[in-house]
Amino acid sequence: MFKRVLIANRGEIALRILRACHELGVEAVCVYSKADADAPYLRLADRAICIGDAPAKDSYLNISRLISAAEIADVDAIHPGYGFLAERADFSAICRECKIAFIGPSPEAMAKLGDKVECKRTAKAAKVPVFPGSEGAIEEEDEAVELAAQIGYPVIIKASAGGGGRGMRVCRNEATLRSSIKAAQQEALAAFGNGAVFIEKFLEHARHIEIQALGDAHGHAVHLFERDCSVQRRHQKLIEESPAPGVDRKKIATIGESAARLIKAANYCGAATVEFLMDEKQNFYMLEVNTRVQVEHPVTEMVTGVDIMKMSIRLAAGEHLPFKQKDVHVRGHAIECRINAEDPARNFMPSAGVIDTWQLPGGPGVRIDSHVVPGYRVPPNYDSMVGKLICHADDRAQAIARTARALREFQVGPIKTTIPLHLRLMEQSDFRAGGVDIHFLERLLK
Ligand code: MV4
Repeated sequence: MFKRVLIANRGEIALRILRACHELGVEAVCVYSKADADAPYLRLADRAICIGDAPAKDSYLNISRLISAAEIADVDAIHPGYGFLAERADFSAICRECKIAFIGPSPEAMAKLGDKVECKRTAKAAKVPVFPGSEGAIEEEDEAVELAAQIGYPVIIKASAGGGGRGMRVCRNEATLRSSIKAAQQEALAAFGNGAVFIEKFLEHARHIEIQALGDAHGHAVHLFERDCSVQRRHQKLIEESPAPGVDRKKIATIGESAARLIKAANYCGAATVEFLMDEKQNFYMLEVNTRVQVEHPVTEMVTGVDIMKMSIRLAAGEHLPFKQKDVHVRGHAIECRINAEDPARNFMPSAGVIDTWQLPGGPGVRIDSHVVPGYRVPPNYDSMVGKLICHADDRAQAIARTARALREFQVGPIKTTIPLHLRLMEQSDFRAGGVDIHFLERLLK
């Protein structure tokens, strides 16, 4: 096991990584920007190093400052968390050159799964279901038009280097497709430095279901079943839950095994998430792979009992996966609510400032992942998430009741948060019935 790990992140995920390190008997070195100098979790670190000014490019995104901190603190590994540098193949490569273990995939595995055209090719070869569409990148307008005629409209143009909804265009007829291809290529080149685009069949009414997977450095991979993340707004998830309500368990097992095959085919070491869309007939189609530990990982921890954060560290240290697929089971139901410092009544306007009141819910089956304490100032420089509420119970109805109860206990002020919206969702009949699609929240907010 590592002796000392540098946490290249901030906020709740820095604290989550720190807790995992300490449970493994590993020292945790935190880095912080000037905006986070007073963050209370820094006092729990074995060492805390200031790496620069508030803007992320001067601190959490600054590779040379992070590597300097890692060398000064003499760490053997860096955990990137999510966001910032977590999915940067160049950062993974630089860590390797500096002989510091990157807690995440190799740059090769990251490139193979991070590039969507390449990922789709690997997926197809591993018999992971994908949407019908172009085999590689589209070169010419005519090529796209011919293909679209075969697969039928609507189709969607996506940037190979895009992700999380960036660089997508839906085309419902030939005219739009013709006028969109070149523009999409130029946009992709400007935005990602890579102009490759591809097309595939566009699915109108879908649920977003993702599979948590783990791979070790010895060629083994397993999945930890699914999370349903359909409740989202502008590609930002609000609620995640596991298991996905109403989905055939045999289908989930099949799709889970396909996700494990995919990461194995990429020689993937660590935690990965394979995203799928599911149609009304419960057919699955792979979208993309997230090559990091995700925000919503606690949902899976609660239902499977596997500590994903500790696993990410153990796998990077070269340990074998300590269990087999047949040993992983889902027990009960878990729901996570992202608590953002935003005002849902004012179009989710950021609500930074000092949190005077921060009174947490508790009791059976309630978990809070948050770095906030009363008196904490939410800096305006970063993501607005101030914590996550995760509730676990024997079944979905009881998990909803428990989440609603915990949300009513949760008192935050004077800043605005997404708590009232979450409570409204828990009481909403379509949500309670289960199986809402990815457009549900935006419909509800209209
Ligand atoms: C799609 C799709 C429908 N058909 N691909 C959006 C984020 C990126 N990961 C892929 N996305 C989509 N890809 C096909 N072929 C619809 C979306 C989509 C979406 C997906 C998941 C969660 C929310 C979404 C919201 C709008 C569109």
